[in-house]
Amino acid sequence: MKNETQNNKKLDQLEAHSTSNENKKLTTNQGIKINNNQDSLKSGERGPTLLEDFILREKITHFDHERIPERIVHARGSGAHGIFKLNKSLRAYTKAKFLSEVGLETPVFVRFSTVAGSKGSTDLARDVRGFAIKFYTEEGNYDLVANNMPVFFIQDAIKFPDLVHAVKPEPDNEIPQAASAHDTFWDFISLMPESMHMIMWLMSDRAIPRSLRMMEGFGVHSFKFINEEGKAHFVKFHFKPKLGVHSVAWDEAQRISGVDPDFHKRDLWEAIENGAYPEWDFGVQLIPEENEHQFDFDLLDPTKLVPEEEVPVEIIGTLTLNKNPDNFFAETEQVAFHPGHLVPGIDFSNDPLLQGRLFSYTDTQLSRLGSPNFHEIPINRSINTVHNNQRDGHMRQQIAKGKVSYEPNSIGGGCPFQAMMSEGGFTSHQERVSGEKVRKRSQSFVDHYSQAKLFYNSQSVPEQTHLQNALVFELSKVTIPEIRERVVGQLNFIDNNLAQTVAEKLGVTVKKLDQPNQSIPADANIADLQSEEKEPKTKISQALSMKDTVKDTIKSRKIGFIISNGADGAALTDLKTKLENKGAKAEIIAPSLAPVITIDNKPLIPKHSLTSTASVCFDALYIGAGEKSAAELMAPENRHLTLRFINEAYKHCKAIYFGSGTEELYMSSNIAMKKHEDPAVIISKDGGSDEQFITAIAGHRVWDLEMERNM
Ligand code: HDD
Repeated sequence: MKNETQNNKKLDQLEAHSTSNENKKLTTNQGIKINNNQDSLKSGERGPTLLEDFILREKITHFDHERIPERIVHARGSGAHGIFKLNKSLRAYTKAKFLSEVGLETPVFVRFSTVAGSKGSTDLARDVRGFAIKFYTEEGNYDLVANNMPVFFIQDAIKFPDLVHAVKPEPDNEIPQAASAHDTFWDFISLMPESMHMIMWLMSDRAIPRSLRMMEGFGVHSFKFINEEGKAHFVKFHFKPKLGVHSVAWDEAQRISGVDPDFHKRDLWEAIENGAYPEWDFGVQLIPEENEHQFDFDLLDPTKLVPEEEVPVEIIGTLTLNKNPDNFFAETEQVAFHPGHLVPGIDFSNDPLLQGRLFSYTDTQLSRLGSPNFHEIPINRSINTVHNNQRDGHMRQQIAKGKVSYEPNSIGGGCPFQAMMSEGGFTSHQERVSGEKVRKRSQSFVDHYSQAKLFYNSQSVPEQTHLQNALVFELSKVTIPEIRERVVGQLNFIDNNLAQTVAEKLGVTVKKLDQPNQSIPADANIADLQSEEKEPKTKISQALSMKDTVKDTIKSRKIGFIISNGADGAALTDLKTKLENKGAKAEIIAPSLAPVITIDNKPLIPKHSLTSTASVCFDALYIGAGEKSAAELMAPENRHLTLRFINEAYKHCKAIYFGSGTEELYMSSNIAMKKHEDPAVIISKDGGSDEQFITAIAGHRVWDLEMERNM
């Protein structure tokens, strides 16, 4: 085990459940050594197989039952172990120990996911990403079941099955997979004005991250911190990636889905294997309970965020992922999260979406994992020992000794005892609650557009363009014109220009919507779903744009070196060393996988051939120096493939570096037509340097030049 994973009590606990086959004989599940795993037991060499072949029967039976139901949402996931280290105590706000003792390291397991697609779908679908964290604290498991977007589609959990049914493949033909671009999703959205803020996020580039390591995480709901004195603060949770928040282009996302559907999974796995451990700052927004009503929205409304300009995010610790799972099924698939897994010092708010979630997650594990004993699966076990009178059920692992499985008891000496609060016993926050029993939404939830406006207005011009294009793409797949018109009508409440731009490309007109939800009976006793037109208090929030994200590191970026025989090996090695010293990875791409012989006669082994990969798998390209190499890359059999790499990387706004002697390649590419300054096209002959290339890679993409690059 690597150093970074030492002193991790959860990994030690998992180790006790791990097995290795090294130097072992093959056995049945009953431990009987197997002599022949090639042939079943037959009556004569060519005869029928015998029922008594217990080895065959056991093997086939187990195989027949290997699959469990995939998650109804968030089916496709990638997991990793890590550590949360507290750098600043929150003792004044919460009695949770893992948030109080500075320097304390808490083991975690994180599972990232897409939402709509099946387990076998693609990573680069336009979608929300799940960001679920299980903190194995000394006081028991705390789960923060978060997303990479700070708001949600709906305000009340009763709408969740409708939302999920609408976005999942349509029930008659099971089309489309892992995509929201279809009739039922947009039909639902067009009738749900409360979704519009989330739709802005979903149509933004946040929905197509460059890497799981380059996305933010948000707890979404307002939760509560409770301190030793019983005082409550509302809290919003944030994870900010140290590498910055970066995305890919939509055209690129679609191509990645074909070239490498496991792009995010692989990226996370490789980064951890290479020691480039993903890290996030963990931060909180704290709001004293008495300030609950100081905002121009309701803190309990999950379609609203608290602008960082109004309540700054305080960074209190670091989340680091430093170990890949040993077994995908045992860990990433069987891990069971639940927003209701709390430790003392953290409590729920009355957010009606959160309240419904508290029922759903345990319930779903029962059908997914098959038993109320899912907490005994190694990945789900608390590192604090479990003692209670719950017994039996399918697949029970623990052997509870003694006669007593009830409380109170005298036979067992009264054990296990209830814990006093001073001993860490959980008590719910004593909140005063009273009210009539009503099926009703609060009037304070009836503002559906002001934060959608805030988000849209906070985007840079390229980000707004991407968002418009995403809407056009999605709605172009909608076959029912009335649905498109209704969505455009909703957009018009956010920004007239946005609505007009989208409408024009869809060939519809912007119409004013009066009552967007026709299906609600007049006496339904709910607040009018049509929002009043309201301007947000905060007009622009810099934190909502990715424009000014971290752009000073190339750590873990992947650079493709396109070369052929005759490449300048010295220049190549020099650049490779510079890149790798800064934490990037350089991989050689050549016409074939045969060794490339450099100008000084040294063999280099390519990792990829021009046909086995594509530019979309790299953050930047270096077209290796050397006239002979360039000439080979321009040979008829390679020319089209080489130029495709260059032109695509250019189109996707990436950094491209032309080594000396590659002028003809440059002139044959689309870049030769550029008529503008472009800091991310570096040409050695014109004085371009390795350092310029490194700066351009750190900048991620020249989104500002996208229009020029695509002219
Ligand atoms: Fe959920 C899974 C996040 C609303 C019901 N949800 C799930 C996962 C994440 C979220 C990250 C995957 C966990 C994993 O990796 O195993 N869900 C959210 C967020 C929400 C949200 C951030 C809103 C703020 N979810 C939500 C509602 C309901 C559910 C309102 C139901 C009323 N979610 C589920 C579920 C899942 C789930 C059906 C599927 C698999 C699972 O729970 O374990 O119960």
